Amino acid sequence: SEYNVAIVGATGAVGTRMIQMLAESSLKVKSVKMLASARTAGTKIKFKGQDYTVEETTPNSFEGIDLALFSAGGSVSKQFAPEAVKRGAVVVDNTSAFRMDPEVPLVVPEVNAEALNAHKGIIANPNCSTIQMVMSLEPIRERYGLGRIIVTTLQAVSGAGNRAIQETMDQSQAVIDGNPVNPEILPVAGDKKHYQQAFNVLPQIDVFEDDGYTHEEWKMIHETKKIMCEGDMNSDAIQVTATCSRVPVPIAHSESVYFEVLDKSATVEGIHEAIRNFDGDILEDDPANQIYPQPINAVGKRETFVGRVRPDLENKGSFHLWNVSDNLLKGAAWNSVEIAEYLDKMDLLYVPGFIK
Ligand code: A2P
Ligand code: 11C
Repeated sequence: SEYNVAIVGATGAVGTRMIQMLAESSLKVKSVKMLASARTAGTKIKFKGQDYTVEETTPNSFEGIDLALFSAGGSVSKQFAPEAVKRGAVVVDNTSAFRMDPEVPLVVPEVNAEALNAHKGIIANPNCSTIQMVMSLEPIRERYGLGRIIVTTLQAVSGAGNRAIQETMDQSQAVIDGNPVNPEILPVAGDKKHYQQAFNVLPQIDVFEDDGYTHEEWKMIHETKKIMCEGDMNSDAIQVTATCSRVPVPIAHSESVYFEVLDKSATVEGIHEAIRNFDGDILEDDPANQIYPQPINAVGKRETFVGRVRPDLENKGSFHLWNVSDNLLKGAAWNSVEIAEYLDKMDLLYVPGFIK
């Protein structure tokens, strides 16, 4: 079929890429609607060479829409996603608003597309750092089983939106010019303190929980379990812990991942083969020739790049790897559009019970 598609947050760092991914998609798009806030209503955005006027998002924006891609923040999704579903639009939501709702599938298509079968109108797109981690570990889980996972992330500033990219660029120039910096956004726009990100690493993404973990770390733990353990966000079938940091890289997150496999006969060669054969992964692992994934090479690519696979030297059955992916594409816009493509292919791109 052909679909009327709305993009909520069309002017944002992720929204602009959703438009690009949609233009390159196999989905048949009958019409597009560019939605954002009143601030940018009236501005123009191109889709396949044609100009579209940005409109303010209201409940009625979703009349006649078949598919709505949301990336305008959790509160916007909470307010408008139910309004969209009520009007017959399937929502693919790139915020954390519904990820832990047991009624809402949390999907990385290469890993758990079958979860889409149970959708009731909303499908959640996981957090970017979760997506690239499960993309690099799923081929290994399929082959050898997985136990404990310990991840440290090095996340790009674009994860915090366009304003965070601009702030980091401006700070970098100020530091080079010997001028003072005045941090206002990073690490977390809504938190009490702000710190310089240029030429610095901040071990805080999202707000702190009472247990000393940040909410980003919490997401990596529970989203990974929900995706890899049949929807159970608290499963103890795998054990996950995370430390998330922000580095002054514009686009593409990196992760250092320690993992334990269940089948202790696992080898680096076997892991290489599993990653090489997994859709959406590219193996870049040749230490002798200094080949390993780097953020600047991943920008604009849809794949997750994996390298530095090596056994832990003291714990048998334990390994380390390094992965990199464009957080705005596989981590957000591409995974969302890919979910829509899977819904279409699986004949699931409709709201169950809604009569058009
Ligand atoms: P706008 O540009 O009109 O403010 P980013 O992640 O790059 O910060 O982008 C956030 C996106 O979310 C932008 O497209 C922004 O639109 C949109 N947005 C923010 N607040 C709202 C709102 N209340 N309703 C609809 N869209 C919103
Ligand atoms: C960051 N991972 O890099 C965050 C951005 O839950 O979708 C995405 C937040 C989310 O800041």
